[in-house]
Amino acid sequence: MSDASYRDAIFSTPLDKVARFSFDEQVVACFPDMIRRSVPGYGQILGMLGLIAQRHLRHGAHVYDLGCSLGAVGLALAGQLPKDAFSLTGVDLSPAMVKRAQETFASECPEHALEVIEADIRHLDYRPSGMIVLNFTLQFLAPEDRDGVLRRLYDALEPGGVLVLSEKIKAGDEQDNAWLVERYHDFKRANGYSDMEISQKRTALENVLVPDTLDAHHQRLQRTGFSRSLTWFQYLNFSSMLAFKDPDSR
Ligand code: GEK
Repeated sequence: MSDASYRDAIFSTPLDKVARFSFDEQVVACFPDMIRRSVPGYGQILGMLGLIAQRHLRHGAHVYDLGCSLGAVGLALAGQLPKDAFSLTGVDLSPAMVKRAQETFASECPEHALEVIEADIRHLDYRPSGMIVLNFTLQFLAPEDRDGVLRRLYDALEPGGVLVLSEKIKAGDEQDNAWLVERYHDFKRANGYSDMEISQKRTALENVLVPDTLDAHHQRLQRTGFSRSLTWFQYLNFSSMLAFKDPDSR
């Protein structure tokens, strides 16, 4: 990832009215710092993607990274797989993110076939792919749009293909959920965020990031076509799942 990252201080001063969170220039400038200090397990998840690809990706297959932000998934895969192993299309709605990701790919892994396009993942015409990664992106879509997108991704996957779905989750039990949220705030505090930053970020994300339970995710994966899905990672209220398209499907 590019070194040109500033420390996230977006919510460090009192704001009269906290605006809805958006992926603008200000967020792009500090994004690597923000995501590392705010998403428990982010680095471990990225580190595992290459191993998942080595096990499940047909040599030379196409990969989508949806909601790619600054291209961390593409960089992780390029760091772990040879250049002829895969091609990748990163997709993001934020022009500022897309521009920076394109520059990073060009400078850090020019040999690999990595591209970035500006598009809405709800309306993209998907090409056949062996692996699709949604690393903390589905949570930003309106709940009523989530089934439709997953159905289209299922259709785009080749038989035997895999979907990696990482999400902020909520626990079904209220008491368990409260415990996870409190420990998550402890995690952020330990990473240098103040109580005011934590609370203002929470307000900004209200109705922007709407988490589901793990059960709701697995049920959605089933009803949109995936024959099998499992949770392979959880750290507090952050999780990553893997869903398989049956090799015998067509
Ligand atoms: C990473 N995956 O570093 N279409 C396309 N992009 C979208 C849409 C949409 N409808 N909605 C939101 N986004 C990355 C981290 S961040 C997660 C992903 C976070 C994009 C949005 O612009 C942002 O870049 C990304 O999804 C979510 O592994 O910030 O918590």
